Amino acid sequence: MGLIDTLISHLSSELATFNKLFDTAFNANETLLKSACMYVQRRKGKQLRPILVLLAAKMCGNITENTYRVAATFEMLHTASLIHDDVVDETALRRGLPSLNKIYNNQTAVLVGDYLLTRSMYFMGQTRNFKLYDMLVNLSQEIASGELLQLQLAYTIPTEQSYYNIIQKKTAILFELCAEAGAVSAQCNEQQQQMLRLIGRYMGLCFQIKDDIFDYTPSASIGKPVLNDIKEGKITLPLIHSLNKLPLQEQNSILQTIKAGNLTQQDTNNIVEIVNNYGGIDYATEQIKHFSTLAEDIVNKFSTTEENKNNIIDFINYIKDREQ
Ligand code: GRG
Repeated sequence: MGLIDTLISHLSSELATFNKLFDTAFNANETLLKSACMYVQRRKGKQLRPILVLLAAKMCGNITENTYRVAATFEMLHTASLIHDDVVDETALRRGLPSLNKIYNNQTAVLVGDYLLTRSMYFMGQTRNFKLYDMLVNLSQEIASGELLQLQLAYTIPTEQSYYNIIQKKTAILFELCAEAGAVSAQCNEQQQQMLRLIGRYMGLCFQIKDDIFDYTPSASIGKPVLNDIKEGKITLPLIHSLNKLPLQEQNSILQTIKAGNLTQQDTNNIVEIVNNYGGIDYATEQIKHFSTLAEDIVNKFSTTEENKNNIIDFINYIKDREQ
């Protein structure tokens, strides 16, 4: 059994309560909305964010009704953002099935994403807690602005700082707020909330860097790197690091190739070779190690049970070492 399966089994009763609440959000009357909601509901993801909310709440208090509402809010916001992302990126597959935009069309997918986003707001409203509600508002702004920043910097070689700015906004902030809001929902004190917030941030950075590494790693199904990011003009940490080692002229020539689109097999082989030869994957992996160590150091300073600490550390290790 992998780390995440062990964690899921430790939290099985809490996750069952969460899913009962989460599933209520997919109820709908209109035929089109109902069928689209059923389609989304059928293929749940790994539910990492609700797991983090529950683990954070346990670190310093007890899981409350608001903990489940917070978990449902963030998992639903995440679900809606993936639906919108698939439209933006014209993605055909999500969670192993055709994406909503492929099954229906872009208009339907955008509107179903909007609908689920309001369902997420509903859950947070039910907490009757303004601090939590403000966190949701701030989160939505950050994610959308992060996606726009990514679009703005597409087909450029971002600085590492810009790269971190993008991934903080589009991915890490959600982990950060899951951990902080989980703590707020369990009435943890201010210091504990801030410690959990930072743990969540470092986890989120690790999660996205790992995701960016996957793009350069041979996939089990097709046996070679998928390189979706480059095809969309997104230059991420493994390539940023490697390109920075090349003379400016060579950097520009590679950028021109990516900009021209329709990458040939030769082009992609060349880019993968640059990433491998200049240590892009190793460097990105070191950064994951760096952030996961920062997260673990904070966990170790937490005054809570050994079991709670071990669960959070298992979660960090899962994110660091995950293979999908
Ligand atoms: C709806 C607030 C809002 C904004 C829309 C399009 C967009 C703006 C945001 C997309 C942000 C995004 C897709 C970030 C990538 C994060 C990422 C790699 C998610 C995959 O998470 P997993 O692997 O997914 O946990 P599962 O399927 O397991 O849930």
